Amino acid sequence: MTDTTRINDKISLERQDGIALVRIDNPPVNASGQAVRQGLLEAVDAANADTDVKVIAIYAAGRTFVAGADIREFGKPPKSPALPDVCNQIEASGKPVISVLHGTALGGGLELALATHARVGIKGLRVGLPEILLGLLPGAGGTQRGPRLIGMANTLDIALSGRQVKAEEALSWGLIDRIETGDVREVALAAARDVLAGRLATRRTGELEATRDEAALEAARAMVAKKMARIASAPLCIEAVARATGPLAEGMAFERQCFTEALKTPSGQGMIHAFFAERAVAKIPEAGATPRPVTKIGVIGGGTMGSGIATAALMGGLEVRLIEVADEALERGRATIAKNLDGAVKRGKMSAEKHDAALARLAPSTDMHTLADVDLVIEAVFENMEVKKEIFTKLDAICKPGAVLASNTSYLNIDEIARVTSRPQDVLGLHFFSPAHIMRLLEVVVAEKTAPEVVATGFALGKALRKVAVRAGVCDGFIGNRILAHYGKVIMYMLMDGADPAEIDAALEGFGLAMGPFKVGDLAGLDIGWAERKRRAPLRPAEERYIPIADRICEQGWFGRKTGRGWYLYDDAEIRPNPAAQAIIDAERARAGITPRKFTPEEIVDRFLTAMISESARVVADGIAQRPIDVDAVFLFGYGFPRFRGGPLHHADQIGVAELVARIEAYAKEDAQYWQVPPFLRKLAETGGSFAALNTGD
Ligand code: 3H9
Repeated sequence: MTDTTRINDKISLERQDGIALVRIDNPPVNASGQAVRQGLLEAVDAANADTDVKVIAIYAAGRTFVAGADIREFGKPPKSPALPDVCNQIEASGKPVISVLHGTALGGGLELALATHARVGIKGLRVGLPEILLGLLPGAGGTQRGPRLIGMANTLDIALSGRQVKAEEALSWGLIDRIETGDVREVALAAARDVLAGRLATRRTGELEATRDEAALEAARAMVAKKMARIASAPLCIEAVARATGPLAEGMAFERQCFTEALKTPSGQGMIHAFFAERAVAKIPEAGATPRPVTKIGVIGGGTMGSGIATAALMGGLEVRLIEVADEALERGRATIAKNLDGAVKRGKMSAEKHDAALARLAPSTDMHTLADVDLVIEAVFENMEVKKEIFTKLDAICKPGAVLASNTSYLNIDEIARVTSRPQDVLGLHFFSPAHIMRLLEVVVAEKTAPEVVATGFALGKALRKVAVRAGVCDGFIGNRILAHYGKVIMYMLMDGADPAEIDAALEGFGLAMGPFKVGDLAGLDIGWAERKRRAPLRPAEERYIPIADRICEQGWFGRKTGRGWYLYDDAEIRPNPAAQAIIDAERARAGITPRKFTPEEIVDRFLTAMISESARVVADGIAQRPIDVDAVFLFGYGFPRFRGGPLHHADQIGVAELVARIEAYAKEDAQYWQVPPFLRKLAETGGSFAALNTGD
């Protein structure tokens, strides 16, 4: 006989034949929020109190087991019962408790499972301790029960990488006891019967002994010092694991203390913000619109961008028609795509079979008429408005009704492009970042007449290609490149006034940027920025300070890595500053009558960030970005902004808006044309507001 009780709206308890099934139902990912924790305790207590019950099985409804603590509760006053206490009480249960895991068991979810007396995984399960990716460490026994069950080395591996481990690997470690297939509830019932029949052994993880693994601890300390020095929780995690050889209660108390400390660190707050940024950008006004189906796309242009986009689309399972003007260029594009796909296999991003299938979905052609039946076209030719207009006129004539027509332009006006077609509602910008099959950012540029379902299609495509799609409005450079154009100038001002390229790069890398701006320029090709400056020259206000040093470098034919020299020299294994570039810098300073002055790394970082934040504030005020968090996502996923800083506007709140206004006013004494306080920022400062409050609408 079956009898089901609702413990609360997240937890139910079903009893049949001596088995108590505890079901967690907290969509979308069964996070262990307060009601889940409370309900679990009550359900396990009720099952223990029921003399008919002999064994308890915990499982979850929906697409996954518990994906962790509820991250939205972090930073708010804690609500009892705390997850570590819930885990301890489950472990202490007098009757055996097992867990049946499907989808993912992550962070607090895996910790909950570790506290049960046996674990059954459903095929396809992935487990992990991803707290480190949030700047945290496991806080509900992961650092204590992990070493007891799978050893210190394996625990440190998953807790410091945050990687998701497949069920088979978890089984080989003894992290789970078996892998089953089938419906989760049915598997839970069968596993509980196995416990009753003595076919599935149960034991308390906390009663096992952990062995100290000095080599693993030392290796972890060395790795963290080298690669994760900016993540405050990483050394805390190692020290907590090291305590696992002592009494469980003491280790748990130490872990709790470390977890609470990590929550307060700027790196913890920055990384939690980054987690939400990645997801917040999907909240767009067009979210309710139905995307148009896309299985076949056209890519026009087989250069670096076009080939990268085609690669990303093939990796996303789409059919791709690649268009170039001549056979030779087409072959080059095809070869680049094949090379990109080879690289994806080498990096473990796709299997060899998928590689061959992907390449088979590519159809190169020099005839645009082959685009007649595609669902979406992305034009990725060089940045020339006339050429783009010509292409869109042809697409308008060739493509089927309802096909989405996109431009990958980095800054040109999408409205102007849309106007040459008879269907501006189907036109939008899809701005990828190079290399397009690797970089996660995709700006979805919404023009004046773009239809909601076309915007939704852009976002659906982004999802299929595993991109972080961010909605942007039309302006020169959209979100990212518009802000870049602005702070790019302050980098040049500092260069002219006395800071050398290697000093600026070192200061900004010290702040946490993946790569300094001069190294990025050399990598991307200095000719790109040169062409861009020439295009912008007529738009430049006469009173704007202009630094010609980069132009002088380009005039030598030095375009960075691809020519062996740029700001740096690349003629041997070591990258070193280019003395000839330095001579040009010195000559230009002298010509302008400037006596170079010293810049400290702090000043370089302050000026750079203040410029970046100023333009970011204007981009939000102008409605080009929907919210500050969208700007953060753009810089986190497209420009190598350090995740542990959360993004430029999250970081702006750490500096303080009033302080930023004061800085701009101080800098304006040198150059009042460049340094102007954005009215939006001033208003925020005057009203005591923050960018964070604008994200939540508070
Ligand atoms: C932890 O456990 C600490 C403990 O050690 C100690 C505690 C004392 N909380 O990613 P998706 C939301 S730390 C709250 O798009 P997918 C997410 O924001 C935690 N919300 O789905 C989104 O909301 P919205 C350790 C969460 O299928 C929606 O769910 N755990 C949480 O692509 C769908 O998410 C982790 O770090 C959460 N924990 O991927 C795991 N997780 O629709 C974090 C998700 O409003 N989660 N949401 O934007 C993930 O990695 C992925 O969500 C997962 C599913 C792989 C599970």
